[in-house]
Amino acid sequence: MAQAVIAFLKNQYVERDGLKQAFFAGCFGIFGHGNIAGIGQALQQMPEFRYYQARNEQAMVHIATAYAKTRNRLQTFACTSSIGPGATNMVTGAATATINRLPVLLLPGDIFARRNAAPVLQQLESEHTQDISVNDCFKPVSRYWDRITRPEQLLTSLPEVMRVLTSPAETGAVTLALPQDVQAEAYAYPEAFFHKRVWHIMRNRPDRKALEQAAAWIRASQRPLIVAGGGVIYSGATDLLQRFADQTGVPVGETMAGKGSLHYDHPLNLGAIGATGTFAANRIAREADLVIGIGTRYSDFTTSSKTAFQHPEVRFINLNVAEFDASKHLAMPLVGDAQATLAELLELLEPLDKSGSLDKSGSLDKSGSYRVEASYRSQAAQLHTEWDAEVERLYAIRHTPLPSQGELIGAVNERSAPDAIMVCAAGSLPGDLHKLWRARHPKNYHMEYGYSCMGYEIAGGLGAKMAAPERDVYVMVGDGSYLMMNSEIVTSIQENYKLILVLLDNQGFKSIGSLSRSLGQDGFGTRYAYPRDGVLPGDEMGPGVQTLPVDLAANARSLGAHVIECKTYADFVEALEAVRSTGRTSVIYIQNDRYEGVPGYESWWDVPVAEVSEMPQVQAARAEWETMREQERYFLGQEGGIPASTGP
Ligand SMILES: Cc1ncc(C[n+]2csc(CCOP(=O)(O)OP(=O)(O)O)c2C)c(N)n1
Ligand SMILES: [Mg+2]
Repeated sequence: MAQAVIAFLKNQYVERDGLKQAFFAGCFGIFGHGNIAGIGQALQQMPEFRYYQARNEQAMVHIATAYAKTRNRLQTFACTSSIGPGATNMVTGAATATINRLPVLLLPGDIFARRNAAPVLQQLESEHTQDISVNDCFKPVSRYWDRITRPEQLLTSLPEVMRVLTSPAETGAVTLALPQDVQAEAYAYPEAFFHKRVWHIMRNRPDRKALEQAAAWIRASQRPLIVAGGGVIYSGATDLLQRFADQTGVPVGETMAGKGSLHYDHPLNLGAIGATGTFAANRIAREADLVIGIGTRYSDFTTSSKTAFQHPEVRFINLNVAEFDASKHLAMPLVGDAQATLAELLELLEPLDKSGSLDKSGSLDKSGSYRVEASYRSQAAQLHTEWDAEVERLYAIRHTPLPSQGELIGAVNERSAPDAIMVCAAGSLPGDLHKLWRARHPKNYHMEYGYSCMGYEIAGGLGAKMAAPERDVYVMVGDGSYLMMNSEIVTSIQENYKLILVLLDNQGFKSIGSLSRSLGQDGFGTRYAYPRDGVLPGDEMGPGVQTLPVDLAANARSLGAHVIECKTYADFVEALEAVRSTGRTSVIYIQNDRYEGVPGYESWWDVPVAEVSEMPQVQAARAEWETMREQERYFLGQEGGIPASTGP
């Protein structure tokens, strides 16, 4: 049965826009008794389906996820594990993939289907049923989940696996639990099962009526705003987005996954939107009367916890492959591929017989093409310019004795090749990078912020590098994330994929520390220091705390990386030049200031504060929270939209 799984997987191809490729780049795996003799033997027997080792099962799922993200979901890896902790280690990876809508195939081993030997090593026993194992934990984090208790079940299961993995709307983690005994059983599978199969990735088109209605809404809008999400990039709609913005003048704000949809330099790119957004995007958002969301799932970071859009009559048009996302905020749902839908929308706004002449005064030119008013367009362009100056200011800070994170981000941005990939996931970096990183191509900014999973960074960097070996990959990682999972440095060296790690040490959680202070909690539990009188020090203890004797640079060196230790901004710049020609994974280590942060810009994030507390600072934070909470809105649709239910 396991041989059949691998033989099937290696013959699955995808095709989009005429480009055909194998869907699986191979299989990552860590072996134990639950997969060594089954999937392990099959991989050994079929070396053309390349097997890769990893150090940690969670990491291998992150590698696969990042690979899929870099390849716009057209390719991924399978991941095999044993039956117990190896399997559950993958649960966090599965959640990361599913939340980010990225395809990965998980093949955890499972307990014996024949049961007579139970309980086997690592088996979770249950008094009320024998039909349960730790692999049931994958159910809520998988888009498709199955357990193969008879070998012939593969015949109906694997096609479902492929349908879900290759569906732009449904994709995510797919889990196929493989009982250890069944993996080794024989079955006379029909030959046709193993024929090469090409899955066409569809570019679905939206309902025509909805499209016409959406075009009418756009024509009626005075202050429209595009929110560009990851779907723009995955669909390859970035050129079209630029054309749309150029022709209509509608400005663009970018989500975490959507950053890079438009070149940072484009005058209508307002940059990051939402809680970690720019003042440019957030000001335009506040007054937008129409939000055109493209490929976004409207996370609370994007909507500033539903406070970002304050126009009393704001309404939404959502272009999305998934009906679920397209319908959010009672939008006019354009359910379809971003590229195909944008093209059709543009045609409706830009009739083919147009003269192309711009009417300076109004939103329609003589030929009926839609344009935003010139004053709105120039307001957006002005904000774009002002934001760029703010980035410049933060890049130019030279904080001492320890540098600020903003200047270090600037140095990496300015000293990396324009076609490089920057990978990040958690800590204070995502917020700062969302604001400050100047994305120069759609793959320049690889941020896992659906799950913001500490530990994704280095493994994710490896996945990105494997998907794009011709590009430099910069992994920006904090000391907390580094300590949580640095194991794949070893894999990068084993497989000779050079990563450039920028390790920013601020002795603990800068991000949660600052969040904690904003909630009146003094950075409780966020510093790496010895306890004093049985209590871990927070920020109220100042700089005089006893730090831990940890040497992260030495740690990275011990894993085989080339390490450059820096103290100053000047050292850092020199190191960035030096790493461009090193031969293997290299780590630039630098300490940075815990308190020198990039500010927020006219946005909010809802983190509820205790209603009752004995701490005065917490009471103050609660009062402020209550004021902001009042600005949170429900978007219930406006007249002319899809019918909103009114009254009983
Ligand atoms: C696996 C996981 N656990 C906990 C969190 C919550 N969290 C978000 S950021 C953060 C601290 C990250 O520390 P570090 O990597 O040093 O970055 P810094 O905040 O210092 O920039 C924590 C604990 C998370 N995102 N992921
Ligand atoms: Mg830190």
